[in-house]
Amino acid sequence: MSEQTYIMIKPDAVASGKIGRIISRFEDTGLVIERMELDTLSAEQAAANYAEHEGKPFYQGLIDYITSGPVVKMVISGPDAVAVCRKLMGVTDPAQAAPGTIRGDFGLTMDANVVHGSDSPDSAKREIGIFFGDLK
Ligand code: IDP
Ligand code: MG
Repeated sequence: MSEQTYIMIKPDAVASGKIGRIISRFEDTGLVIERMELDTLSAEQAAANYAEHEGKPFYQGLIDYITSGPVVKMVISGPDAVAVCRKLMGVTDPAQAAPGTIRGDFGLTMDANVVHGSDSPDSAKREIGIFFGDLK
């Protein structure tokens, strides 16, 4: 079934000139980029996106990092878009992510792991609301 997911290229990857190569990985699957915008997140958007991690030791660093510079926000759609994109991204820690995945090929550390992707269709709806809705 066709569904939407929220994908975001994180500040490290934007700053180091990897936008084009990362977008190509998503396009190569045949999934469709429905919306795309270069933007710097507000603290409110960052906190809403990462609410599940509040209180964890890495939380403040994560918020500071994700608001530190421009990101590329995208809505990507197609059959099983959430799972297809998560597979393409690789596991959270780039050092453990398989070669051929975006995190495996473009990242090195957990705190700058190149890309964000929704973990379920419900998360996708929530995140699309945060980043393409009224919260700023
Ligand atoms: P995910 O991005 O693969 O869904 P989550 O567990 O939801 O991973 O964590 C959200 C983000 O928080 C990760 O992408 C990563 O940037 C950061 N993060 C998660 N765990 C750690 C950690 O142990 N140290 C530093 N950063 C972390
Ligand atoms: Mg997550």
